[in-house]
Amino acid sequence: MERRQFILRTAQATAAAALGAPMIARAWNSPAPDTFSFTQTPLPYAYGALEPSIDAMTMEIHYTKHHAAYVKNVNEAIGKEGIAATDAADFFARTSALSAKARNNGGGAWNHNFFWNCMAPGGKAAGSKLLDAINGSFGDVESFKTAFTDAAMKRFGSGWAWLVLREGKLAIGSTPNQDNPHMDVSELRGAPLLALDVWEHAYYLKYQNKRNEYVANWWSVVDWEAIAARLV
Ligand code: MN3
Repeated sequence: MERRQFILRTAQATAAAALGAPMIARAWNSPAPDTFSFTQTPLPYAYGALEPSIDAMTMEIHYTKHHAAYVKNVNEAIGKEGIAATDAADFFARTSALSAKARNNGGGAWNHNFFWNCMAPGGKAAGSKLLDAINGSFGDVESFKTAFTDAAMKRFGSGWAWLVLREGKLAIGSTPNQDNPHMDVSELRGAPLLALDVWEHAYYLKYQNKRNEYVANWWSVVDWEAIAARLV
């Protein structure tokens, strides 16, 4: 251990002791037990459950490698950088002050938890309340799908397409990399209702360069019931 680190840790330990905090030994790169950290929520279906829209191998690699790495890396950043957020909303509200590692992996951790819960085997139907909202904002469901698909297709490189609720209105947009509409730095702001991962890792094994086919087939596994539940 470098002397400077030792002094810092000693000072932290002294401060913790002074506050009566329990002296719990922990890895220096793990978040403190009382600070917010990200968790990887269980996948709500089997890897192959979204076939043929999304193949099992893509789902397994996406969940166990990509998503798991974002969660591990953001928590490492929270520990190393001493980020004391109370929850995910608080974490993203201060994105402008975070490191690139915290921003990118925090977004990756949250976005994928959300994304898995935007899909269900065979899809789930929208209720009348959601249909009314979509018809009111976009004319009809087909026009909504066209606009959302357009956002997904026009996102250059890696990123996400979103449907958000902002000031009581539905809006479609996209974000680069792992940014999301909760982040203070995001051009698209609002409460996420639906997300689509358009990183190549989300579709390349099955669709290669054909992002348009991936998006077209994805609609059949969209969980419209979950979108409706977020529309409160
Ligand atoms: Mn992804």
